[in-house]
Amino acid sequence: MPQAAEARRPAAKVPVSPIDPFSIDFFRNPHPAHEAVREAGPVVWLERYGTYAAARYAEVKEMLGDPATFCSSRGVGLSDFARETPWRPPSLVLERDPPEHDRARAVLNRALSATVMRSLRARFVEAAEALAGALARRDRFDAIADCAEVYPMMVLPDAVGLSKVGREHLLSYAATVFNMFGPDNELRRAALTQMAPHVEWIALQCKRETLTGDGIGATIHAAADTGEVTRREAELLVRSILSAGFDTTVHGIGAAMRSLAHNPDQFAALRADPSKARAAFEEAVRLESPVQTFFRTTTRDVELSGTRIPEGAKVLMLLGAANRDPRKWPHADRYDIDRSTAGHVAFGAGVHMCVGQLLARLEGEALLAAFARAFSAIEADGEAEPLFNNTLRGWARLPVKATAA
Ligand code: OVP
Repeated sequence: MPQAAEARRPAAKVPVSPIDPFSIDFFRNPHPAHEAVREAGPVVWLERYGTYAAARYAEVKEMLGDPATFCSSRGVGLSDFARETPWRPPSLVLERDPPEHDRARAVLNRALSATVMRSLRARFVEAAEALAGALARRDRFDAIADCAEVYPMMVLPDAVGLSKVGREHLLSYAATVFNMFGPDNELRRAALTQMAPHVEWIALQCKRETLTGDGIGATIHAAADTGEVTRREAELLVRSILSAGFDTTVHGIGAAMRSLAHNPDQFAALRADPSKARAAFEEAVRLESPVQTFFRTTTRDVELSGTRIPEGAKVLMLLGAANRDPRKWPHADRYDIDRSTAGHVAFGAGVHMCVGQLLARLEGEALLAAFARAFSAIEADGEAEPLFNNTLRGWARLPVKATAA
């Protein structure tokens, strides 16, 4: 567990912030707190946790670009792996630094390459059209339970080569993983209490014998046949896909549904030109940043925009705040599918930048293009319920009213 806040003190002159970016009040509406941290300074001290935080675009980008100083191998949650035992064997990519990181990353790069995406595309488009068509026969639906959670489950488990039984564990396991990056709060304790059956099912799915012979999982295991990685390493790389590939795209799609439902002019622009589907998805990912935060740990004393940070400090990157930093983004809070989203950090940046980004974009593009053709209008139908998770931002419920085209 993190040491008490008073056990660690900030460098002199660092603005101190009282915010708790892992609290229910914060999750309900993070934007005012994001703004407060951005405006307090380039680096702030979070007294609640005894860590530093960066909320501006420039500093977040600098941290992502310097993995030798801001390392991942001590964990990208609040827990410091140099002081506490990780709750599961560390990820071979997310929780590793170059050069060790790179060998494992190369295997995932190939398993999730543009060539692989081309082979998946027709099936993903067909599934998106089937789902949009089915939803168009209803006038009201929940854009989370009936859409954002459904579509990735229609396409990705088969693409990875998972068994048909037990797939309901995927979203529960992912929610657990993302809660475990947080502090020792209610959400993390609940995750610990209920994780066992999900962890067990996931471990079985990572085995070569469980996976089909023709999916993304099999491609990863093929790298163990050539000796590029060990069998155990291949299993852990499959685990990365099962950890990071499902809930993230659920909430990316949820963000797009939310953004379109609240911005009818933008849905009209998408309908007028469905080739904007990829841009519409990317802009929703920037605006809502489904993965809100990751920590880094300093490997040396370092100065970040004038703030001295000692070796061994945890520094929180508020990706969602950086993606709405007015220093970088004109009318940052506006959903504008025609803007340039280049450089947003919702997928990270640098050596760790999301290895599944092409898969996420393929899903988002296919689904939004299908929606653009199936519906003439989509609007919010009552209050959305926010999701409470230590790392993920999204909605637990998002009722919409939709008009079939
Ligand atoms: C968003 C991510 C998230 C959770 C787990 C892993 C990666 C992993 O590599 O296991 S990136």
